[in-house]
Amino acid sequence: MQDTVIPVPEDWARRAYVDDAAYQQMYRRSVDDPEGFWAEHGKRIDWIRPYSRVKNTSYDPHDVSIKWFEDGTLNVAANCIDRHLEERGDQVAIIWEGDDPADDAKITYRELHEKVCRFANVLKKLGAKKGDRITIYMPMIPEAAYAMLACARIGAIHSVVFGGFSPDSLAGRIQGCDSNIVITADEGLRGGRKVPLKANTDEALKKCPTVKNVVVVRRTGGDIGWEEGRDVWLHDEMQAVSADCPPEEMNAEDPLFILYTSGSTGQPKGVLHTSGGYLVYASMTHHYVFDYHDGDVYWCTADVGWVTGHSYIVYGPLANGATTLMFEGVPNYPTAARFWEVCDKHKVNIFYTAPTAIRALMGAGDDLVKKTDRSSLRLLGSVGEPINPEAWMWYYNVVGDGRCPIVDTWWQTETGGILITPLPGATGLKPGSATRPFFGIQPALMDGEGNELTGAASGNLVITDSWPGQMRTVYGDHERFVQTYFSTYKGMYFTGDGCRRDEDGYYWITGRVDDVINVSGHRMGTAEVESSLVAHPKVSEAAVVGYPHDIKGQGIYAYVTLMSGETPSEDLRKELVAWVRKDIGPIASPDLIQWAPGLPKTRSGKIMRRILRKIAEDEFSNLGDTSTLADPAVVDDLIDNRQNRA
Ligand code: 6R9
Repeated sequence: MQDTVIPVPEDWARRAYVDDAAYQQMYRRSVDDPEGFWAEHGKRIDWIRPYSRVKNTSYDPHDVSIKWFEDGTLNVAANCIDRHLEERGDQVAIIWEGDDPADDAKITYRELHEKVCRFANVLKKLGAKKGDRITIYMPMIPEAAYAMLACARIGAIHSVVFGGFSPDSLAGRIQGCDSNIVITADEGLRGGRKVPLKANTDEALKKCPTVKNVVVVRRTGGDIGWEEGRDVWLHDEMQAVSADCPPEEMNAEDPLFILYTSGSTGQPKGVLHTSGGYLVYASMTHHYVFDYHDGDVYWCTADVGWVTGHSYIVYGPLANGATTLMFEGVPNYPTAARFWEVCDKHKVNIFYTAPTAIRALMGAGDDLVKKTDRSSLRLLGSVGEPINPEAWMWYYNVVGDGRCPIVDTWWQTETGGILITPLPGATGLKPGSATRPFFGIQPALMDGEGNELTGAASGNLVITDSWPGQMRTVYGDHERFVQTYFSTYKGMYFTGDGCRRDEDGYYWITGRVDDVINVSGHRMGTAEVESSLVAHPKVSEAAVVGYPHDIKGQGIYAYVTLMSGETPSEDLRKELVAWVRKDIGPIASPDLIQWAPGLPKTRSGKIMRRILRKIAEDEFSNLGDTSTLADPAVVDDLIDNRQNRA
């Protein structure tokens, strides 16, 4: 299957913005003359003061500094809204599809303008100003997008926290960037179940004394706690302010948002993105990768709590004047036909989702897909984790009826936008491969000794030069930024991913090479789950690794050593799962817990994760070098009691 090449359909080559010849020519120029290339493409957005400097970047570990369009000024919200008003004020900007199929709404660019201006004035009235950090903890409702754009309009930096995170995780992220305003809703609604967002916020705020105001959106009307003087209803405040709010003039390098993401060690890090380069890159990739044309209905199923929601539900599409669909619910509610029913209902042309959803829906059977029409679909996309060729073929043949190219887009929170991807009019597809680099992106493969590999090879994926959408720093910790991304390979951005390049120069991402695991397309640091487990009074030690999981891609496998005197039991297992769930959030729940009387360690006391990974992957016949183990008997016990036997 890996040799299958699905050629570009003729009509696609003809009507797309770029065919293969154009791709080759544009790509060449983008790497031979980045200054010239980006000077030209930077103009795709509106600048208040045009830039004269284009690229000023250094990957030197002693002085990592990334600046694009640095003397230009702009406002991101004005680019996403105001500049479209004249031509497309009455065009739908956001189609909202509620959790309940009977619930939906359409918001035009003109309406979006009014909502965002009022929202921005509400924030101003609460004292928010340029540079302030505002935390957004919201369900997938249009107000989440209004909130982000309102921040951008006044120059405040937003930090969106996924609504599935626990009060503790929320508190950590609020403290991490010193927010003094939190925007949330009374409750969220997902798959018919309520998510207690305001209650979680109240709980989190016990640990966040600096928060002065909570702006609450009424979504369900459910009963919630209220702190007079601190909490305000958005709908009340919106009526009390003017619908006029001139956009703040921002420098290209002023921060736009912080987004916390898991790393291989310790606390999640605040990935910082700035204004000009980010918007140029998000809008340009959205335009070319999805070949977005006027009038297309585009749907990305991500949550705004993740980077995909930032770049490809909100900023990229709106900067392009697109119609972007925002979905509140889940793929299998009321039934596993929901995605395809929504495609029919709103005549979706471009559909972008994650492999974990594709695998789960594939498991629900073809009939649920086949009973829908889907003839509006023209292009499919995938993001978040490697897509296995079997799921790819199902997506292509069953969902797309063999008509729609699939863009398998590889990128990261850190990259701001898509880096490796097919372009539908230019790139022959290979199921499971993210194929070729986008304009301006120079990938390379490195071995463990720091040598660059040429030709067909497998190694660690690095990017050798900057692109406008790249993160600028870890908020408040530039040293961690340098350490994490620029110290492994000198002068290169290290992605943390392993990758193979084939004889056609196509890239195949193989997954993380660090202690980050990818659970249903969500990044989880094994260290975060471990520190949650060891915080439980009965746990003495824990080691967490990933293992192959049919639906989630990777599942969470935890080896747990109990305090002496404690006995393993099914009740305790459930208690630990619930503990982590409550501590971090449902996405961090361990799938398997193995009671480990001891963990394999080196004589210097380092846990040998490589061995734990092998056992979890059920590949214990090939454990590699075990000669440095302090106590080899530990490993035999772990193998005998492994939890993942086929
Ligand atoms: C956009 C996003 C980033 C990590 C990344 C990689 C994995 C994302 C992928 C993919 C294979 C793809 N990943 N897209 N792996 N093929 N098309 O997901 O950002 O949440 O930061 O995760 O996800 O391992 O390093 P983020």
